[in-house]
Amino acid sequence: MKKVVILTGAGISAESGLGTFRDEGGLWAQHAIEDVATPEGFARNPGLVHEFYNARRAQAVEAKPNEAHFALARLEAEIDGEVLVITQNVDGMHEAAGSRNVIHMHGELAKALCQSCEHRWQAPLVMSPEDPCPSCGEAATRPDVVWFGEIPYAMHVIDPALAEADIFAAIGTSGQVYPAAAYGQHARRMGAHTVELNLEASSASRDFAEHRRGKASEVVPVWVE
Ligand code: BV8
Repeated sequence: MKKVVILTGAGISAESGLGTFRDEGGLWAQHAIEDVATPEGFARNPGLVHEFYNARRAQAVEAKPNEAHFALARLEAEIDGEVLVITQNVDGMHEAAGSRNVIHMHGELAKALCQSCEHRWQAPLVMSPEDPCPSCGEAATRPDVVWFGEIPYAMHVIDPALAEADIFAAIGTSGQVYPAAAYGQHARRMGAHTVELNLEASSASRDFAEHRRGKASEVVPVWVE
């Protein structure tokens, strides 16, 4: 039974019109990471952080999956084996394309989290610091995303999956954020065939046995076939 584990990053959603982080004019060119993607930044100015995520949420609800997302959904439906998509992305493109076995290790724009009682709910399109938690009523609402310094979700599922993978693929990620950036090296050490599908070389390219360079909407469907 083939086990395929696929890590995706912002590059797989670039052709759906969603900004990446480190490309020319990317998200980190417009905002300092420490201001909008750390708990300290949120504590300092929750309104600014909500504005940053409100803008990305508005973009994400309008975006459509591209051929790369659809190819991964086909792979999951057709393979004689298992496919697990571990995405660093907070958009809903994989699910919209039909993937069902998806882990959002850095959370989701579509979810809100109460800092006071840890209740989670479907995020409204526009969130503000004053929003009362639907469960405890506290005005302690934040986007349910994992910021720098916070522990990614589902590590207890991800680590065993990497250990058991026959094939590990990384798609559209610059390999600069940990622990995801080390997954290729870990999977390879555990015996997986590793393949990197990316527009250009990444900081983790050396960890991969196979490289397919190009736009995700072109190279992923070819790889899946
Ligand atoms: C943690 C969520 C502890 C919200 C994000 C010093 C050394 C090592 C590590 C650290 C260190 N200091 C601090 C750390 C830890 C830190 C870290 O790694 N820092 C980095 C900067 C050094 N990590 C953390 O804090 C993490 N938590 O470590 O907790 C722990 C860990 C394990 C167990 C116990 C405790 C939490 C990190 C999560 C941060 N949250 N986002 C939001 O989205 O706003 S990060 C954000 O950037 C993304 O989620 C993603 O993970 C990350 C990287 O972005 P990419 O997806 O790779 O996108 P990028 O733009 O960089 O690259 C796009 C790529 O696509 C490019 O290569 C480009 O060429 C390619 N591309 C572009 N277009 C296309 C394309 N490819 C194909 N087709 C195209 N069309």
